[in-house]
Amino acid sequence: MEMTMRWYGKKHDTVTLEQIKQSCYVKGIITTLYDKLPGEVWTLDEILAMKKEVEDAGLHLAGIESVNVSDAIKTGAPERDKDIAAYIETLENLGKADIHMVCYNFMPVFDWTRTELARVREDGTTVLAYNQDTVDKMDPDNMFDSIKDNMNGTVMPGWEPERMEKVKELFELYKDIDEDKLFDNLKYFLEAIMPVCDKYDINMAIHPDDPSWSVFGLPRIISSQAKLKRMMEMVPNKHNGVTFCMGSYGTNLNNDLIDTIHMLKGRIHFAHVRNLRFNDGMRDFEESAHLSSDGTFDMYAIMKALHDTGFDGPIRPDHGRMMWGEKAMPGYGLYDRALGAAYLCGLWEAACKESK
Ligand code: DNO
Repeated sequence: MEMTMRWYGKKHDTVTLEQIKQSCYVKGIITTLYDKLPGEVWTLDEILAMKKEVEDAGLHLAGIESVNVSDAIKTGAPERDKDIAAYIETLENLGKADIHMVCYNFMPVFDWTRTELARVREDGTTVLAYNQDTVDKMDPDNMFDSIKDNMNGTVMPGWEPERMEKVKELFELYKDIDEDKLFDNLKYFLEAIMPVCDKYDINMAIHPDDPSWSVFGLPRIISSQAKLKRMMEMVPNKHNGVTFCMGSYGTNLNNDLIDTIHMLKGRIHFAHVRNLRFNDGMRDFEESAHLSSDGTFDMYAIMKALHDTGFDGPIRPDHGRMMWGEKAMPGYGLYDRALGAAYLCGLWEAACKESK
């Protein structure tokens, strides 16, 4: 595995590449061309400039999170073929730039969903949290308004104001889309892009729905072992793979994470690793420190399962707590993610030694 950290680029991130490099544990960067809209082509020059910036800081560009998929592709609208052609051109350019992992999602309307971005813990750190009662009472049109004051002046990916202004229209677009249709549209998209992925050995890594169930009645299809199996079998190509985001699958305590890792053997191309703490069964959870004893999951068992199934892609600590007075994008400060990276490296080293 390669330990990485997500970085939003000089213009958007409060963390610098130099700081990440100094952590010593993190060798790779996961980034994106943040200002690109879904459906736009990423030119080779733009990609090479992004790569050079990362390499000049002594780090490796380990993959893209995300090349976003347009709503036309997700809903199967007539313009989808034009957007797929643009996506293929982007993949072609990424391949030419020697970039081989692309994370994306197929979630309608909202990307990840949380009801609080700064829930205060007893120790004064703050974390992202989800409460089902709050969601049940919420008008989805106002979801953005209710969280934007907690963004610490940053723009959070998946929650861009321009996108959130159109929430009503977006709901309208998805009104006839059920799970089967969403699966069909995903299959159509994947079949179209597999040839370019085969040509350049690009691993596509779909991000799961977060949380792992339907919100506001929208269909969400990457949320359980059975649905993952359906996704893998409908396009049986190793480049059709997944981002194993344990904090997303883990929101549903019925998901057996270790078993899922084993089922996905060879198809996990990217891993996001974080722990969760549940307060009211699955109706209320918060993102704890990475440490096993701070949350619900046995983090060593997760790292060992990844190790034992031969995972060799990029991995990143996921959302961290906000601590030590840092002001950053919620979940994406430097301090707690650096602690997470160091901890995960330690667990990985133990798993390697144990297997010898
Ligand atoms: C949340 C992230 C997601 C992820 C996208 C991938 O912090 O894990 O926003 O990047 O769903 O397209």
